[in-house]
Amino acid sequence: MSEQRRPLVSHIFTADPSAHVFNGKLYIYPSHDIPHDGEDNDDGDEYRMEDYHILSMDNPDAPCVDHGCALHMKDIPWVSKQMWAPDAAEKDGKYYLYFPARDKDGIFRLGVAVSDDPAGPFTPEKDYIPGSYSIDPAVLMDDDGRGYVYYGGLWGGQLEMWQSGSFDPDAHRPEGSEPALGPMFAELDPDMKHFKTEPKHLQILDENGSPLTAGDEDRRYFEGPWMHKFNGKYYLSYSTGTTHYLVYAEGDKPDGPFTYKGRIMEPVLGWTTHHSIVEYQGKWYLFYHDCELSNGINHRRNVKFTELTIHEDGTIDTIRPYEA
Ligand code: FUB
Repeated sequence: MSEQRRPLVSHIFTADPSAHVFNGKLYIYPSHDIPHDGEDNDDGDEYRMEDYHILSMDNPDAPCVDHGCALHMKDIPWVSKQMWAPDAAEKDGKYYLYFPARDKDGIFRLGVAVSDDPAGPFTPEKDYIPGSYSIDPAVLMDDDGRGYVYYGGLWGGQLEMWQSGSFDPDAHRPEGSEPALGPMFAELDPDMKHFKTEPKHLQILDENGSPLTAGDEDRRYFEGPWMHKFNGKYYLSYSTGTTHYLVYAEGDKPDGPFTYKGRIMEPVLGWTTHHSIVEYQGKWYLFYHDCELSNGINHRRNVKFTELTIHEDGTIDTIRPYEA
């Protein structure tokens, strides 16, 4: 029986699902939420994750399997806490897990870990990716074999603090009619463990070609980037954070610029929205999370998925998560 729009697993809390098809199966790389009774705040201190469990399904109708702990922070020398939203990529039969976490100075960085098996266990590099910062890495392996990483998140994700090129905890947050910050972009080195190019901010434009503004909270980037390709075009999707939408923008190149197109999903139960989009045997699926299992506790989330309708011109039908 299909598990669509139901929690994929209920024995642990999971969030931020990055789904991929590897070896004909669906693999899901989620965050692993830890239940506690502490308060929420704008820095996201309530998200205290310490490890990753990889999930898989033989197909969208099959049961979901938890492969157990694939990487724990105690085994990563540079990490102090908060193993947030991960993603994975495959190259030449090896699997690379990309993840954000705070370093020993409390600064979010991106790490990478390697395995021969998409379900892990993963062996981490001893240090974070040089030049990396902020959160929510998502990797696109393009048709020509190049890898690109998209990342960054506002507020607790610290993206605003890097506008000068170095870490400034007191940096001004763009607001009102100031241009919004886009997600970061870098090409991966062929070794998959370094950036080949200097990271840069991506531009998201409105229908008139003007950059989205920071005050345009229904459309501007907040966190959780994802990239899918459709009919040769590049689709950047992301969470609008404060307004709780999943939205998308279209571009001709992996590094944009991108033009805002519309909404993928209306708000779910819980503050955060974070998703991935994957094609499996000719059908498209949206993986996402809400807080159904905890009845709305923001840091006790559960991953779900649903079928997504993508039209020939690349437009995506908006999903209302609690309507049939
Ligand atoms: O899971 C922790 C953070 O919450 C993620 O990094 C964000 O995308 C949001 O889902």
